[in-house]
Amino acid sequence: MDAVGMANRRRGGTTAKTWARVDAPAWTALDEATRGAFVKDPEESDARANERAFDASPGTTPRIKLYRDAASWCPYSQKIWMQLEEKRVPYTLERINMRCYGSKPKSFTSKVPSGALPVIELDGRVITESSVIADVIESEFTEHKSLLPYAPGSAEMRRAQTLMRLERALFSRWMQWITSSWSDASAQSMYCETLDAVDAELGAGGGPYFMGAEFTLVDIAYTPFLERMAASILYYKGLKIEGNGGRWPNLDKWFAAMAQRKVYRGIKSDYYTNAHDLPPQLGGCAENGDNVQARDAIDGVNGVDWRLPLGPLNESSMEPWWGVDDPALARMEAARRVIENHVNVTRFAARGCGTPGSPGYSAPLSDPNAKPGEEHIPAVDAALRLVVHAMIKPEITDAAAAPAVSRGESHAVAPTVASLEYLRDRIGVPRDMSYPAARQLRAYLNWMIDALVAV
Ligand SMILES: N[C@@H](CCC(=O)N[C@@H](CS)C(=O)NCC(=O)O)C(=O)O
Repeated sequence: MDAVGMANRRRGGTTAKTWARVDAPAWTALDEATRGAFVKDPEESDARANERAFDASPGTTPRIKLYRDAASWCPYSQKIWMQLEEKRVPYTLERINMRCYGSKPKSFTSKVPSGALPVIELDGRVITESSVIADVIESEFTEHKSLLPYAPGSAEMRRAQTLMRLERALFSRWMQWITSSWSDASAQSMYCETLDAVDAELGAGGGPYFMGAEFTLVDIAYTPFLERMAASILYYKGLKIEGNGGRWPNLDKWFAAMAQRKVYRGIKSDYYTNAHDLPPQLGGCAENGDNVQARDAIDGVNGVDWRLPLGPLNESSMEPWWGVDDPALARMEAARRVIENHVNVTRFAARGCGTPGSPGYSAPLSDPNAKPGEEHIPAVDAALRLVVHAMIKPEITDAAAAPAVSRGESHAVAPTVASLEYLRDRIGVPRDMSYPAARQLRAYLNWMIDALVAV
């Protein structure tokens, strides 16, 4: 069954229905209404930037070219990305697909036959393996802040090395548990005991970071994996690690401190993206049955979490948010992301009523060769304009307000719904926008989907 057929079946049959709305504002009007309403802090990392000059004089060519994965899924790329940003080492960027969601250009595989990411070119020299790259960056850019400022053989250096080994031990316990349902209880207790050790080390060092008050490469080594563990263990095993509030208090202090770092704010993913990007990379993740409630909340299929009105984001949210919750700003971020790229976003969404691509790729949410349903693009465009308009004027979504759409002859409902669902399920954090913005856009898309289904 194709995407439209699936949508019909789920929605109880929308094939024959058509919708109309004559007053969806034009993109130019939406642009004017939101210009300057969201300005990203330049000190925050920007997943969409192709070059970072930092404090370099204009016209200077960065010594480093970073190759990282296009969807911001790869944890090893995330480490190098964070390191360069934290040190403010200028770099240019080339995005390369991971095999599970696309092909790699010959220009890359001819330099790196294994195809593995991350890679840097330093003054034209190709360097692979994230741990080697991290060491090279530290030793080559000594005029920048050191992220491992300890003398070889010192007690601090030995502690840093011990903590790095503990990270690998935690990683392998996570892999054992998350990729298998075999012996779930014992895999859980082995994982949790290792996390106890991590929490104790954070406490012993005085926190909030692994080496105490100072943020170091040790934190960078842990970050992508603690982030992915928090998402995946809740989603597949039903256990809350971040914001647990009890068993791992020092870990919560670490998550809170990390969230204050501007670099990490622009690099952090969300639970939904991580829960769905891991299986294609790992060959599958195993649910244990205790996860159903959390899984449905993260996927936004429980009728609450991706629905208006959205609840507040805070430290005890299902997905903890350790910073300020500013829904109006989050809506503006989401609106600007759609407005600035509306032609591509509309065509992308319309793949939901188009044809699947060939060749396909193993990541279920990725289909780079899919073709949009061309004849439905005007409908998808109009629906997206209504979604953005509602994010600008949220009172439109109040229960007492007039319906967003009416029955009419203009557009078929089913393909529009399939397209909005397609887009909703593929908003990637941080690739497309921040988590608070993605959360708003997902909920406003659902508001529109419900309105379409109800005509
Ligand atoms: N040991 C390597 C591991 C790198 C790695 O596993 N990279 C994965 C992505 S997370 C990769 O490039 N896989 C090939 C692909 O999926 O295209 C490192 O630390 O750099």
